[in-house]
Amino acid sequence: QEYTGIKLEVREWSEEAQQVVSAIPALAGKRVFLVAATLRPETMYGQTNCFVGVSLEYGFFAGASADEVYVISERSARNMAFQDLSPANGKVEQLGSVGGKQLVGSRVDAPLSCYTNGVYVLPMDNVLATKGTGVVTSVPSDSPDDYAALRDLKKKPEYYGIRPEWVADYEPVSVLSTPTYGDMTAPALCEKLKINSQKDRKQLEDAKEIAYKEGFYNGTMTVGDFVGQPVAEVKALVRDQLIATGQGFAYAEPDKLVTSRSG
Ligand code: ZZB
Repeated sequence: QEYTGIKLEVREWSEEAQQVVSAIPALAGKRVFLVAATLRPETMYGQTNCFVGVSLEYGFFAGASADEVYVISERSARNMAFQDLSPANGKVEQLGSVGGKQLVGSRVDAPLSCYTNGVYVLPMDNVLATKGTGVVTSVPSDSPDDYAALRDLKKKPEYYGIRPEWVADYEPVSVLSTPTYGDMTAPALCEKLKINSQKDRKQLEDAKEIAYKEGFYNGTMTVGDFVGQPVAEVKALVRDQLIATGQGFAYAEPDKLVTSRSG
């Protein structure tokens, strides 16, 4: 699986994360990024927040350049070490660790997003430890999972242990338009498939499938440098742009054939 790693630089730690960070001298003077793995770089204009799993453990890992540190799962750090994304080939250099729950409430820069004051790190139920980096960047206009989760948080902030202002001013932003679903694919699909919350796993799987296909084959950009152009052509261009500007990098994961066969 060929992902784009999106570098969300930390602007301000949550109180809990700040305590963890302060106790790790090796982080002093470093630029620290939460790195999200995405299959849809062309949708980065529509980022409204970043999701982590509250029961997952994340590490601080030395990045490719000496002043950069990535907050990601240990599993992904091992993969990155073989892709020129660590200080030395095959070598993982871990500087510390932090719980997903502690990261919630931190504010990060989301490349290309219209929310230029940064976006918040928020909890999501369905973040898998076994996929990508364990950090998910949220695009509620085009990802049904993200839309459902953000809506849950807006409805019940106290239940999810977040402050209302971390979600209140963050609305989905149109990135692309399709003939069938208009310029807000995920909200349209969530309504059509009667998705009530992030717990509606089966419908969300179906919605994701449809959103991928519609966006890629029938989508036209509504924002950014490539507005008016087909998504299928723009995807690689936005990816290249993110990589060229140092806001992202190529990150591949081996297919799960070996583990799934033995498991
Ligand atoms: C931004 C984005 C915008 C995404 C979109 C999707 C969509 P897949 O297809 O199942 O392989 N993701 C990445 N890592 C995780 C994780 N550890 N746990 C849960 N979700 C994760 O999933 C790849 C997508 O799932 C990634 O691409 C990421 O969200 C999320 F408009 O990044 B995506 C129709 C989907 N639209």
